[in-house]
Amino acid sequence: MEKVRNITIFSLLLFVVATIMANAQDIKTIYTINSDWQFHKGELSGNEINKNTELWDNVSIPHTWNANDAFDDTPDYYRGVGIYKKKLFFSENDRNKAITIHFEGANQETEVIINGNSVGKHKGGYTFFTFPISQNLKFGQLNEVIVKVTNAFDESIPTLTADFTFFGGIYRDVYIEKTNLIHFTNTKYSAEKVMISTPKVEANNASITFKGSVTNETAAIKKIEVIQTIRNAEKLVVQGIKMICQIKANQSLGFEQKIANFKNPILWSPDNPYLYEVVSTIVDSKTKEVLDETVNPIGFRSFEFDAEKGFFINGKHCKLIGTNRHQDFQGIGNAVPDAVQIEDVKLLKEMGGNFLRIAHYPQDPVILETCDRLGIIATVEIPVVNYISESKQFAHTSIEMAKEMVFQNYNHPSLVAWAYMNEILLRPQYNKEPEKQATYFKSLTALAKDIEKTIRELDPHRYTLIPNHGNLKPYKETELTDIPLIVGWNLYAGWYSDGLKGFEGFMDVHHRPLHKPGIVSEYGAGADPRIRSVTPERFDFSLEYQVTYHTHYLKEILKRPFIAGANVWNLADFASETRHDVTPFVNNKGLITYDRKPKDSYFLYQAFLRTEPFIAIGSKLWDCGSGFSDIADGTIATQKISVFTNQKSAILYINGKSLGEKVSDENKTLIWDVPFVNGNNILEVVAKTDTAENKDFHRIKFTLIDRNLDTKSKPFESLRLCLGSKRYFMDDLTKEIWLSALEFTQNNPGWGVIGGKPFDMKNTSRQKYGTDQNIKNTDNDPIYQTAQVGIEAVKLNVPDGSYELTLHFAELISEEAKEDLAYNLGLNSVNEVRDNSRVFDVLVNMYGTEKAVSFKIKETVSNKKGFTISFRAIKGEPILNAIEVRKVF
Ligand code: GCB
Ligand code: CA
Repeated sequence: MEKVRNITIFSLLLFVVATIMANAQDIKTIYTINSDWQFHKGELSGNEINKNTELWDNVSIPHTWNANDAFDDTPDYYRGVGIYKKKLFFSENDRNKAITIHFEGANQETEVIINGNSVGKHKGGYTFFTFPISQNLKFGQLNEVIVKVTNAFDESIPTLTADFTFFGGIYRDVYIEKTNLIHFTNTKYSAEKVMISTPKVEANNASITFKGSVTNETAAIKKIEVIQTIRNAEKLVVQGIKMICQIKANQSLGFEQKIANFKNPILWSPDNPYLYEVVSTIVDSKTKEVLDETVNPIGFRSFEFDAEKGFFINGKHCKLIGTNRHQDFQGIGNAVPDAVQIEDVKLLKEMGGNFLRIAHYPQDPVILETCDRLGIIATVEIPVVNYISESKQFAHTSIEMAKEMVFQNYNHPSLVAWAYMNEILLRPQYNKEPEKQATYFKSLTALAKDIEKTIRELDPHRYTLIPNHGNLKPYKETELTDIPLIVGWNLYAGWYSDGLKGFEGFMDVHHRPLHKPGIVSEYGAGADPRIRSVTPERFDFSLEYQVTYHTHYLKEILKRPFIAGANVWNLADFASETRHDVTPFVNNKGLITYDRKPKDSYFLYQAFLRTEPFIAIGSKLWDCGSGFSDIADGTIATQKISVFTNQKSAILYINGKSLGEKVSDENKTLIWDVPFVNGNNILEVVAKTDTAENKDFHRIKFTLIDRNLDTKSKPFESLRLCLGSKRYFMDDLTKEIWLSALEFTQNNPGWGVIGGKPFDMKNTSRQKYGTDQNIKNTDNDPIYQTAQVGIEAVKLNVPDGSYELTLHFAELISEEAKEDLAYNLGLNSVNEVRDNSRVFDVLVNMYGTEKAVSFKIKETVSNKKGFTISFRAIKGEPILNAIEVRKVF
């Protein structure tokens, strides 16, 4: 019995293997050649390329050469040439094949050289490209492939500038494809092999159009059949269509096939992303041999954007809420494996999102594949961002990119709009030269019209979109609000400017005069996972302010039907080399962190958008906590904990003790005052409804600090304080928490700061305290980004003992002083900076600015005197950014 079963399984296996082999040999083979490349950063002479010297590193693809230098304190990152090489074997059997090399993306200009001959060049960092290589191969032996890539600035290639890092390299999969000599045509734009559209979709009837071309590379005329077979999700054939034609030797022949009546299609929608598949085959008429085959998803849906009522899919209203997405990931730049990318779309789906703006450039093919599968409505765009260059070449590259984008992504049912020109008038060129500016605007309008026309001709079935920044006038004047079918707004009121209400104010005033469907293509606020605040405010980068911001926006968006959709900026944190802020080189407006952990705002969206019961305790990124004891009782520190839920009410427990029931309101956030004790605190929240009960847990290891530092009930261990700050900061590495220092007062007699005031950027448009500049020589920038200026002393009434006391300094410069400094920095800049330095006490004489400097001092405290660290000004006002004290024994 056992034996028979084994044999059955075995023969079944054999059968499967045999079919794969048969497919592989008879129809076509596609495989990646990602492994085992050699790489050299920089130019090389022909001689050096050929020599196998120490000039080369072993790498595998996906690869970027900027994974490290885009995150160091030295401005800029390598933007130049990188050379890849590899040996590839092709057998004698491959002689009778049509062979191509296919790149999913290399940033940003690429040339491929095989056995010494250039087989093709490609401009642009985000679209696919394919080169036929059969003519350049040697069979039965090894072939040398050299790929030269450069990410150097090129005025003829979008993107020129943007708020993201242009990581260089072959950062997406590379494939070899071998087909028979009769095959679906490889077009210049690396288009889908068969372009499929569904011009009509109704509840019980749909039409389908298939367009493509067949190439005959043989020396004989051939009679073939082009067959389109539609299979349902169960892989059963439901309908098909066939045409017979003759192709002359060495020619290509276009085809267009139509199914006018596809009966009772199961419709595709975000709630039910039902996919059929189209198997397109080329069959030899005589022998019935399948010569080529390509498979595509097909989803039947109709959709419409209405200026007043929003978005409709299959006639049903559907509010589109989701995010934007960049393609990079912590530690690896844009060289991200497919699995991570797929996970991003899943995270969006799990958030309850149904909308993805693939910004600011086309991404890996797995993104749209996953959108199709999960039911995420998507838009995709070409990377024309911030401004254009007026050259013919730039316009040409932009149009070519638009064509590539449409041809390469045409078959995805999830895709509803093509976009271009992000915030193109944010920093208009030639502000002081009106004539030049007028010409520039003309070129801009002309280019927009050309791109629009190109896209609409290629795809009359989808919408077009231009995302603008929050200023109607210039966009109206340059017709950029008239040209596309949908207008997008990127709005940051309450982040880059004061006042959250500015958002709805803008939308309410602006949508009517346009008579156009509108979406909020971006809105967002920064949040560093290491920063929390009990007094959240704009530009403090706290997790809490991000929640405040999104609660406001989301509610206003949901209220307004004319806002068809909205995309949070951004799904995840992403690299932007020129950024400073609290996490230099990273834009931290993600709802999830750079390594894809949910911030509180992500839970907020889940509470608002998910339909099944949902509850989550906030501040999950903080599995440790710290705080000062309540004044009355040295054993408890009361702090707020938020719970995000779509349930009516819930009870929060700490270490098994109920903190009472809270009833949910329109913010879908419940907040309890939680009495934390030193050590482990187990939080449990339980929501009860008629139908469902759900729970969440979170464990916080809390370090309680008694306000009285010298007490028996809680022996003093250590204390970390940031001055001039209202934030809590968690050191990722040590899990130590930095609290904001208080003033030394009668109410706070154990310790505190005497004299001075918080450092202020004097830049009213941004943060109210501290600086957003990069602090060099540290990853813990927030510790140094705030300071007390003019400080007289810090008092720490710690018990007698032996201590390590660390003082942290960084010279911060206000916006005003910066201008001075920049102005002053002449030939003798070193002296100038010295002149700007402060001198106080014995402590420090700082050279340079925005650099972290720390001193660790060993000290003994005796006679119950505690520490008094005094600052005596010698030149300028003394400052202190942070202080740390640890009892040794
Ligand atoms: C924008 C841009 C985007 C930026 C974002 C920001 O409007 O379109 O590229 O990253 O703002 O965070 O400032
Ligand atoms: Ca890929």
